[in-house]
Amino acid sequence: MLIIHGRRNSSNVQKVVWALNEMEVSYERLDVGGEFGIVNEPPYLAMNPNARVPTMEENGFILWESNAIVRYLTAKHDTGGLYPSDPKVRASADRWMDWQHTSVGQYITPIFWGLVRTPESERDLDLIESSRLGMIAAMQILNNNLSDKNFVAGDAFTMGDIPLAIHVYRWFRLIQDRPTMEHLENWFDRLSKRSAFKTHVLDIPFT
Ligand SMILES: N[C@@H](CCC(=O)N[C@@H](CS)C(=O)NCC(=O)O)C(=O)O
Repeated sequence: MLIIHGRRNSSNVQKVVWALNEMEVSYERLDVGGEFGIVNEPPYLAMNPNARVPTMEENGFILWESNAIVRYLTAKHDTGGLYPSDPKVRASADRWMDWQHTSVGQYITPIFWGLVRTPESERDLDLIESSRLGMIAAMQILNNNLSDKNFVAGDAFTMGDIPLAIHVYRWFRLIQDRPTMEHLENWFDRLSKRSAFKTHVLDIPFT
């Protein structure tokens, strides 16, 4: 039995459930983290000492770190598809997943927390503005990458698109003052036609 611990409005949980639904793999998702708590309880900490979501549990095999979970599950269920067989394509998808965490997350997280989870009177507007500028520079890099391909690692949809699309969705929804980036917008429109993206990301309210 495959269990995903994590609330459905977490971007990191969304990566995993989106990938699972693309592959039509059955699983159970448990509401954990945020308003549901549980992450600081000893049995949960024994699985994930970071007190974060998601955590994957599969017949005794425990895994945390959302991108590692996406890599594991796509390798297991869809090598040659979401998990590319060609080492160069796979390395490229991996690279964009790492870049999401290290380069994009640092900007979109303060924007999301500032505009969605902080009352207007308490917002750090300087931080939101510097993050907006950081996001523009990062999105320019992604836009350039997409100028000659349909998806981040080539012409096929792979695991590499998933983490970035969830952040780009937040960017598009929360910040209107941003330059037009044609390739990025076309890529996002392409992804928006996927029902798993719509159900597990686009249709989930920001809270
Ligand atoms: N690098 C970790 C980050 C996990 C993380 O920060 N998760 C957030 C939700 S997106 C969390 O657990 N927040 C605390 C909570 O929900 O209680 C991953 O990718 O899995």
